[in-house]
Amino acid sequence: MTTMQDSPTAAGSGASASSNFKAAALTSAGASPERVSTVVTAVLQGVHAAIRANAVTYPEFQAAKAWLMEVGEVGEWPLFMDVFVEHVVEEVAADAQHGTKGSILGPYYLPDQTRLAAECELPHRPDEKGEPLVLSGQVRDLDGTPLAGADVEIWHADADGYYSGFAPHIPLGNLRGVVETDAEGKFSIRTVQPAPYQIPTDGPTGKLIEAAGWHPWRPAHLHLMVRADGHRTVTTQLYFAGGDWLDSDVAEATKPELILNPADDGTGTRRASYDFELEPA
Ligand code: MBD
Ligand code: FE
Repeated sequence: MTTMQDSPTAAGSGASASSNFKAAALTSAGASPERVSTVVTAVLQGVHAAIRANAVTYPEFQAAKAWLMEVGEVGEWPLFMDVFVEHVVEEVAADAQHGTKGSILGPYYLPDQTRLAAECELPHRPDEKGEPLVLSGQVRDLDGTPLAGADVEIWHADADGYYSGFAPHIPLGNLRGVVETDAEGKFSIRTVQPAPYQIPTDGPTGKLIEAAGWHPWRPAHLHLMVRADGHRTVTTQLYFAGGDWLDSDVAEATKPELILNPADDGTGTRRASYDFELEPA
């Protein structure tokens, strides 16, 4: 049995996500007053329309305020926004993009991870649970030119569905790394199969999901961010054919082009390959 201090909580994961996110993002939008007014007016009109259409009552309005306060107090805004809103921001961005399909960044990215050679194993605990998994592939330009020295950054949950940096029982940097492609643009990354991710049920996001009768699951996934000089960075996720929740991701972030089909190589290791195509910056 784990102690309170050792067990991952909504508050623990949310607080780390909040401080990491704020440092990077607070000043970067640079929106004009006209832009702020246009977008915020549209958001408020959407809320007003929902109140009118559903005859929202005073008790419901006060419950909503209390819930919003709790989301902020426990630091779950990054979690809530990335689960319920980010997929539409990504959809809009994707309209103008070519090459490998993107997907949402999510709340659990951390910068400055271990750099690894093209053929590597992700940092892991000596007793890391989970089926061995190898992801290999090539990074190329849209015209097929291999991109040597590109960065394939990868991070994913462990076999219990928890991310390092957001769960106190996992060492920092676990199952995260930045892999540099070889002279042929190729890489091969050994890791373990991640479990599906469950939104923490003890926080306000989880309580809302329960109150609405929804399910709190994302399908098992790998997060990737692929960078090469002179090219637009691709942020995406890869999923697993046949996995649970693939057709009902709570974050609505799956795409048919992003599903791996790993095969056992006869030694108990499952191998999948995926090639990334990057457009010019
Ligand atoms: C995740 O692991 C994730 O990838 C997203 C997008 C939201 C919540 C948890
Ligand atoms: Fe994730």
